[in-house]
Amino acid sequence: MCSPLLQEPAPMPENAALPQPLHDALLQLLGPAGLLTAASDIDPFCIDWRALYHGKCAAVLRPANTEECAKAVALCNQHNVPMVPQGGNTSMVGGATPDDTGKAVVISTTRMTRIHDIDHADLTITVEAGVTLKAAQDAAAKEGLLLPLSISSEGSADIGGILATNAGGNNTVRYGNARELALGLEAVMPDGNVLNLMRKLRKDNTGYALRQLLVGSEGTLGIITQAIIQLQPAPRSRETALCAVADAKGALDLFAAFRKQDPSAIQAFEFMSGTSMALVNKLIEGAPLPLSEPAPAYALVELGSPRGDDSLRSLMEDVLGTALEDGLVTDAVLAESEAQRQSLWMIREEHAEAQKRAGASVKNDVSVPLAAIPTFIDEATKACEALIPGIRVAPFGHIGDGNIHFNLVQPEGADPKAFLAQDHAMMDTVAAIVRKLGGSFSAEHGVGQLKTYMMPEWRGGAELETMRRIKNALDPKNLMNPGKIFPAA
Ligand code: FAD
Ligand code: 2HG
Ligand code: ZN
Repeated sequence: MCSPLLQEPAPMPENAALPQPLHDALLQLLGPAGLLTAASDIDPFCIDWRALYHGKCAAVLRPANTEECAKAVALCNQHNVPMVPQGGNTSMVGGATPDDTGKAVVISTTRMTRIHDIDHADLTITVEAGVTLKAAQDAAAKEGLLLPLSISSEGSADIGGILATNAGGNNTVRYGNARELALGLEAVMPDGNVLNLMRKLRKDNTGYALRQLLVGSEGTLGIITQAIIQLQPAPRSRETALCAVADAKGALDLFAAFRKQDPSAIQAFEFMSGTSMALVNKLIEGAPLPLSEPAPAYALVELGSPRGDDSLRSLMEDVLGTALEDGLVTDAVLAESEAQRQSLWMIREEHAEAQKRAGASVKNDVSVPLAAIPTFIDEATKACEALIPGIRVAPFGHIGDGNIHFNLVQPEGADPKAFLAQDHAMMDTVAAIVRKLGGSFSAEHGVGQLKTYMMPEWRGGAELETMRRIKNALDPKNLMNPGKIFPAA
């Protein structure tokens, strides 16, 4: 297969400011609140959460609704201006950061924050793209319903960004990724046309599944402006426990023990290595280890049920009781209140922040088949320790769905820049083991700009070529989030 390579975005004026006619048209369309051009206003939109990528842009556009977004995109397209969609700007792979030419505009969804509808018959919520995941969860909870997607960045990440990255998180093991939860979707395509797929149907076999194409497209095919997300009845009982285990194999054996009893009760099953837990206990205020002594590894298990009886408590106590007797679990703490449950989750959710505070780190957001996880962690740990003596291997993640954040933290006292200069060597070392075990180099964070270089080797041939053809067909000028997913030609 062979198709024209993706084109470089068409040239813009040297000073990279917006062409005056475009500036004037956008100002008239969006008003001063919707068009930011002052450096102090636009700079925060040009740096990613980890401050690894420092881009530039000509302006930030903040449309207030789909119509404004569509007209703004059409105008940018006419003027050949590249566009970078952005939601909460929590991408872990530089996906929402413009390049450093300053030619692009960032199109931020942060003013599109309406919650339109919660439907109790179809169990759905209809929202605009800029609604944060937390705001959508809270709206559902007020009506006794659950939006079953949970990630540590949910206070900032928004529905558009979550769908654009097909986010996973803590409840994937029970309810699937964002893709499984998206019933309907609306998007502004690169030419400004609005693709309206806002149908709340469980069954709808009418041609290609375009909404599934938009989900996970990382802003390269269009801007998601609205969505219909599936909800669930809120659990009436919940049991949460933090367990000390010997290693990842121990965590997986515990997972299997729960799954054998009642797979549908497992809402989350998370893994934390002793190294990553110690960073949280040390660097995050109010997050001490709630067990009598540190362990080599931990599992955080949450069970949930729409039943309000005490059957979940029995299930938790039975499985943990046997695991303690067998030595599979060496210590455990059960949450006795909602406040205690939140504290246990806080320890897990602060892992990314703790690692950020620990210095430079290299993230390997990988997945492998469950049975291969112990081998993966053993082999990758040895390989990375051999590559960089003193490196702190700090894996954690959503072990119940096979996703490990195999993160590598710089040796204590080392120069962060020198450590990061070896990022590809570390990523390639880990990736080679992942590949041998049949896994993926990006489980949930996407490709962004961080991992484009891996695409030819991993997804080359017909797969990458088909992706290029789709991109060329929908965005022939390569204006929508250029430089993301696809390696430079
Ligand atoms: P942004 O960062 O703004 O954008 C992400 C990508 O989507 C970019 O490519 C951008 O161009 C595109 N995009 C954004 N909005 C739109 C839109 N409306 N239409 C089209 N494209 C768009 N991810 C997980 O999967 N699971 C986790 O558990 C998890 N935890 C995290 C914890 C922390 C502390 C942080 C910082 C990040 C975490 N992430 C996690 C990664 C991140 O992918 C998610 O936070 C979220 O999916 C990104 O949402 P956002 O609104 O911030 O998107
Ligand atoms: C999480 O699971 C996020 O907490 C962040 O996906 C992972 O920091 C990371 O690498
Ligand atoms: Zn994660």
